[in-house]
Amino acid sequence: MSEELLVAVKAAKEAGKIIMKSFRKSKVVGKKTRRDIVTTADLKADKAITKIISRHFHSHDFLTEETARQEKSSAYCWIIDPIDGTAPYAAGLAEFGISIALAYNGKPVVGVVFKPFFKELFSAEKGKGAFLNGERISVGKENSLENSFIGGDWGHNEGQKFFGILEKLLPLVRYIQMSGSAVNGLTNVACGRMQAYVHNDIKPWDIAASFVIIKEAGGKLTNFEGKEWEINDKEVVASNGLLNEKILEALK
Ligand code: LIP
Repeated sequence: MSEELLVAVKAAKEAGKIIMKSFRKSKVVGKKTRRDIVTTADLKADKAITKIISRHFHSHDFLTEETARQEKSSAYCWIIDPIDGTAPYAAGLAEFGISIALAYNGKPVVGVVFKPFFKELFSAEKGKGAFLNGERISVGKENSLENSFIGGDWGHNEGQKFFGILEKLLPLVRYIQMSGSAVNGLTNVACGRMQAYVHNDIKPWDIAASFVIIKEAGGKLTNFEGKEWEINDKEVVASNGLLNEKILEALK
């Protein structure tokens, strides 16, 4: 395991302790929009993660959901969401996670997602496989939409567009879960619980770590044009690799 992955795991676990200590007690302290809320736990976890990582990699850049980008013109950038799924977390629900990725020249190469309520730590490095609590994982093999349980979410202000996506997919799949946490759906794809996950306004910090985890688990992530997802793509179809084209066809 590389030093970068070891440090990311250490930071994720430390943030998990902070977040669970405040679980069902944390206060909403800020609202960028009605949906885009921030809790005290987000801010404390963000600070703890960046402190641990910058102690080891102080020359790297940082892009986190809760603080301004730290630009040092490094080829390496840590992309961090201290709580992905703040809305469910603030509601006292279980679907949330810490997402920590390291990108090299804009491409995520290390990914860690920790879902502390479920005590599930997902990790992956480019070319070295994907793991859940140290056990190798892979995407599922379901190739029909009608047998598929998929996930999906919309952005803070993109609900209207997402209605159109739901209208096209609902008649074709077994079920769609919208949990309010991208890492919840994306890691469920990586370990084969879900067959796909669709989002129309995803942020880099929501998905960067899960991109590595799903790819290393044998999955596929594309934008709505069918090209491999890239860091600034807001639209994504992540799947077990067998359903991207079928979903994109349905969305036409
Ligand atoms: C959330 C995403 C979710 C999206 C929400 C929000 P946050 O991230 O995980 O998929 O629907 O609008 O962006 O803000 O909880 O880190």
